[in-house]
Amino acid sequence: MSKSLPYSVKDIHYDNAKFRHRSPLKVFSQSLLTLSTKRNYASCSTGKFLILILFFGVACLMLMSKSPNESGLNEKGKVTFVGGLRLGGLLRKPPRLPPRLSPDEGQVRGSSTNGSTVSNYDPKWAARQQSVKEAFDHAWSGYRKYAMGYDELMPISQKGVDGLGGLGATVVDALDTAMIMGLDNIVSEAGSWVETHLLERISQKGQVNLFETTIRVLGGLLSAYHLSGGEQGTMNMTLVGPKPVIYLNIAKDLADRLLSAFTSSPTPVPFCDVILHESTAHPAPGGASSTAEVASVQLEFNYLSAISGDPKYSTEAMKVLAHIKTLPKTEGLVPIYISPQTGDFVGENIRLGSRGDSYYEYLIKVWLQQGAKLNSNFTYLHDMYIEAMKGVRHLLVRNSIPKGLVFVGELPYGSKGEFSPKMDHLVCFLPGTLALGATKGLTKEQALKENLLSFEDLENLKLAEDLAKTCFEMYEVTATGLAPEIAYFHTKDYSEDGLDGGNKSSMYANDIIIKPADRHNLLRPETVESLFVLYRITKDTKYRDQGWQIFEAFEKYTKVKSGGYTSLDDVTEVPPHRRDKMETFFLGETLKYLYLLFGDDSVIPLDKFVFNTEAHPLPIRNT
Ligand code: DMJ
Repeated sequence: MSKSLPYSVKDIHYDNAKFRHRSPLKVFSQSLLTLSTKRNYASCSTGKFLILILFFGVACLMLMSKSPNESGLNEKGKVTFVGGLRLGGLLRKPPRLPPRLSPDEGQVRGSSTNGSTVSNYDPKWAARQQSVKEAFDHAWSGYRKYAMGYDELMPISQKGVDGLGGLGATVVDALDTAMIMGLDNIVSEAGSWVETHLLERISQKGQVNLFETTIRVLGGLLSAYHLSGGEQGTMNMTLVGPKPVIYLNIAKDLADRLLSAFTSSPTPVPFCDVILHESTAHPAPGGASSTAEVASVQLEFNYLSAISGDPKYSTEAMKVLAHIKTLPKTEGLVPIYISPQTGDFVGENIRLGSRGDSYYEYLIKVWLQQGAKLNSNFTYLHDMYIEAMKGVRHLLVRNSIPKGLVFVGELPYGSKGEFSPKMDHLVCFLPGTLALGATKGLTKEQALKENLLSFEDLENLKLAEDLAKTCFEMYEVTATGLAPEIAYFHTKDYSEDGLDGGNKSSMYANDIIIKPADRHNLLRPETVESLFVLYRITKDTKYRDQGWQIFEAFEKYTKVKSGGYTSLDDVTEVPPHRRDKMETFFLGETLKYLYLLFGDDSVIPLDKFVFNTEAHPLPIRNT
């Protein structure tokens, strides 16, 4: 386990002349003082000669000791002085900058974004992190070779496919991961594609899904804006690619069109589809929108309002949450469909898997984004979250038999109907969200020390750790070491024989049931996302070990030699049948979270950033 230093830089007071800037005047007067104490020595002629040399040296020092800012480094990097005298070329070269490290390496060596320089650098994990970086490079190389500009890569057919409306979703989803990894060539390629093509695509393309386009494309642009230095002084992870304002302008154009989903709806609940080139919107074929979809665009729209200075994005998006606040719920839990026509929930199906998941995630993250306790206007989101998690613990959490894994099931017919012991892999976002909601991004140790954890927080943190174990066991129980899309859990009311994951040596082989239709793996991120958050919060290295095991399984079974990684049809058999699709979130989320899991804690610190549901980090408001 890597060790943190027992102090942080805040504890060190640089009250030492060596570290302070000294003005030329001070240097000169100090030299004179020193000389006067040596007057005797100056009385001999050798001494006078030495004094002359000393004076000359002092004069040179005066000229050179100006900081580049005071003297002005001109645009070509030569030193110039206030009076226009150009001596730099003669006297000295421009200061040598340290070699440019990848952002993570930079953080490891002590220049963090949050003022803390505590490093948990460990060569073993640095090497593993490097392997993830190489995997990202391999994924990108397949995409750029065969599918550049398409939404996704089909790595086996070696071609591209537009499954998300044709906005080059992989490019935008991958961009901030490349920035975080310090992969300048990829940042350049992806950035220049965005700069050259994306605005045109947005103005020409037809139907897109509001949610998918917001979390992947808008979220990716906003993160790229921030990480490329968009908000001066807060973050700059890359020196290559377009200027931040390019990302911002494209984001605004896209969001202006997406806004039609809100403005065309008769209620605060937006329609789910937008025709980009017309800036019009319409409901889904069945009429209803997914609850998770309408309630998981607020982080992005809020941040866009903050950086553009135009409140309209935030205003529209936040109306959805304020409206949902007024609707009746079941112990804080909500059905997975909601009607834009009536504004009411549709049906009674309650789950934290598909169509329900990120509703709960955004309650707590939007509250955190808006400065949490600083901003009481949003306290209702925290209250809704706490109530919902209580509801989860009361109505949805059960233990499997025989070995007692803790899982989150579903209520397809509401709280009066039968409980279903079904858990989507998507639910594995929950351990991370629960841990984050409990400590607000601080480490558990720090939160405990400062007495910040309420009873609810402690319960949620415990559940987070139990569920993270279950999510990991969903990988461990299969023959490939990769999780299925959906698992069922053996309970006293439910069992099915002969549907294990194919790893007979797993101690949970009888607890986890995997039906034939659910055995695929789409390279999803949720488990490694939770491992990352839990590692940051608990500092327990088992989360890193588990993440590494999962990464190795991805490498073994999903890597396609010619470039890219592929989804699988069946994780319970070896070798698994391959599906021929690399989802954008493999680059946007899965590899990003693994990279961060193995790296230094000060990179994208959890008390300064929230990750949108597609893993694009956005800064937390600090005023
Ligand atoms: C991502 O697009 C997002 O994380 C979303 O919230 C749910 N599913 C996928 C990844 O599995």
